[in-house]
Amino acid sequence: MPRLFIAINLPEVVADHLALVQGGVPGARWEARDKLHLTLRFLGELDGGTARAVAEGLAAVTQPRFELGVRGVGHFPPRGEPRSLWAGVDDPTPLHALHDRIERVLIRIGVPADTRKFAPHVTLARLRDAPRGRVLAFLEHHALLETARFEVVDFALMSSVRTAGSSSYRVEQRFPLT
Ligand code: 2AM
Repeated sequence: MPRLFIAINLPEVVADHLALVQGGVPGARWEARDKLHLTLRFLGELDGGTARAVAEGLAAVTQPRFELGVRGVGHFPPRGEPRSLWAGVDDPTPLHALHDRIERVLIRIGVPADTRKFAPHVTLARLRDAPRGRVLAFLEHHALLETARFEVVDFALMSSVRTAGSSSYRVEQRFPLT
């Protein structure tokens, strides 16, 4: 069964911009340009019935379209050895609203609550033994990162399929904003 998650996919112009930023940190596995996304909710493996109920519930979510820009960079975890590098957003408010609406759907269906607090981000790289100085230099160099703003017109139910040492993402269903 595929791992499912709910995400906003980025327009080409934004993904292109982020791809230009990806580099300069030894030990970083940079996320492929066409996989860059903003996760609204990780679901994990769901049985077929639950996955269908989630898709139906998501289809009933209503929220106006909104504008978003990708802004700034950071790392996870915020303290201790950095394991990933990410880009942030310029306005988390509509994302939190959308996340809350999605969460209400999932609670109704009985999908277990997320253990992570929602922190909107676009993962740029996973790190392994990356020299701290190079990570800090990356963060400093791209602190003022700011992409073009774009209109978020939909969100998607995505599946992640593990292939040798990596994973590929597929859009299962798109849900338009109003
Ligand atoms: P991440 O990029 O911050 O790791 C697909 O795996 C997407 O779901 C990724 O964007 C990942 O976020 C997110 N995700 C959230 N919680 C996860 C979890 N517990 N395991 C794997 N991926 C998770």
